[in-house]
Amino acid sequence: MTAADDLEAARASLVMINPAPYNAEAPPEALLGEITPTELHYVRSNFAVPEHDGVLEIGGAVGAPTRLTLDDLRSMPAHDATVTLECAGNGRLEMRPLPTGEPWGDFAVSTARWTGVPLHEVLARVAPDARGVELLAQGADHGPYHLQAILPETDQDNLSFTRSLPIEQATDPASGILIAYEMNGMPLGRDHGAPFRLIVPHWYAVASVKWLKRLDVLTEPYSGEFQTGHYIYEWPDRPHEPVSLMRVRARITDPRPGSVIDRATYTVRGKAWSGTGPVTRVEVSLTGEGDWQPAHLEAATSDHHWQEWRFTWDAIGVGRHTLRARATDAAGNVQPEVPPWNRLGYGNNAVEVIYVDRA
Ligand SMILES: Nc1nc2c(c(=O)[nH]1)N[C@H]1C(S)=C(S)[C@@H](COP(=O)(O)O)O[C@H]1N2
Ligand SMILES: [Mo]
Repeated sequence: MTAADDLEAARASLVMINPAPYNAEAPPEALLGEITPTELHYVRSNFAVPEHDGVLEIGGAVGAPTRLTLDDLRSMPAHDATVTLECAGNGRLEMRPLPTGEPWGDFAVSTARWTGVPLHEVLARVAPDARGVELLAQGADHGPYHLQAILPETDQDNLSFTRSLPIEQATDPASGILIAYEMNGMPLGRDHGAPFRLIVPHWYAVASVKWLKRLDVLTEPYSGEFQTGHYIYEWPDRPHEPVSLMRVRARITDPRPGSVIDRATYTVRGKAWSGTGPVTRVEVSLTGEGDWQPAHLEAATSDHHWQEWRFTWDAIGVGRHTLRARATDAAGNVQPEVPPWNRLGYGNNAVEVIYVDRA
């Protein structure tokens, strides 16, 4: 198989929304299991899949600049983490007025088991300077980027995907950040960032830089396009804020919207996740207002992995029914009824409504 055949095969089961750069939603089945099979995991890329020479360079304000290969990373103790990634633009299509940006429906979210090396252990080897304030992560992908860019026209011709994280977060073992080289037990595929990428639990997936090429400790905050131009909540009525932790959200995965139910009792199932604390409550509503009833939370596997829940729906009468699910997290965040509108359409975690018919 050629590299192009490889990509085509990896993409066959996804719902393509943009061929170039390739962006694709997961099909609904991707949310059924605890883990999304790799071939069903959504893909979001700002540029074409790049060539990567297999070397990670680490520098900036560090005592010992280093170059690491995949073998170097593999020779360090491996860690696994099952992490839910959601694109900050997920659900953009539900916002009114419609924001600009990739027209994501509701399936730019997936969960995989990632294997790699804890970022803090790699950073400990290079001795970050005490003056360091951020860690800059650069992907190997690059190209012209004119859409909505904040930069002067001349600087938009060859941007790379570069993002920073606060240095305290990058060096804190509790952040759980990995430099991952495997996804669901196999080497990372090209769309998902081969040969290695960051995985930043709890954050919208923009922080999880793919095709990781460089890490630099910075002594000044970074203000590149993908840090301060894109991935900013441009609220109409309050100060702008960078996109960071995933907002609390529940999804109904069964029944599927629009399906016909042929029995009077049905076990409704779904997922819920939040970057701002473990999900503590999921409620279901069968009417247009008021009656939120508690769903049962299955045992949680971790706070950075979607939470399964179920609800026994009894005495279902013949006719059309609405179903809504609403999640709350340990920080007290609860889903709003109306999408939190912002100009670039990020962070839509509004309660969804589906309907089904009982035959
Ligand atoms: N180098 C690089 N990393 C990137 C991106 C990118 O365009 N380039 N997109 C980010 C965004 S916006 C998302 S949602 C996730 C998607 O990861 P996935 O394609 O593996 O699902 O990758 C992130 N990492
Ligand atoms: Mo994203």
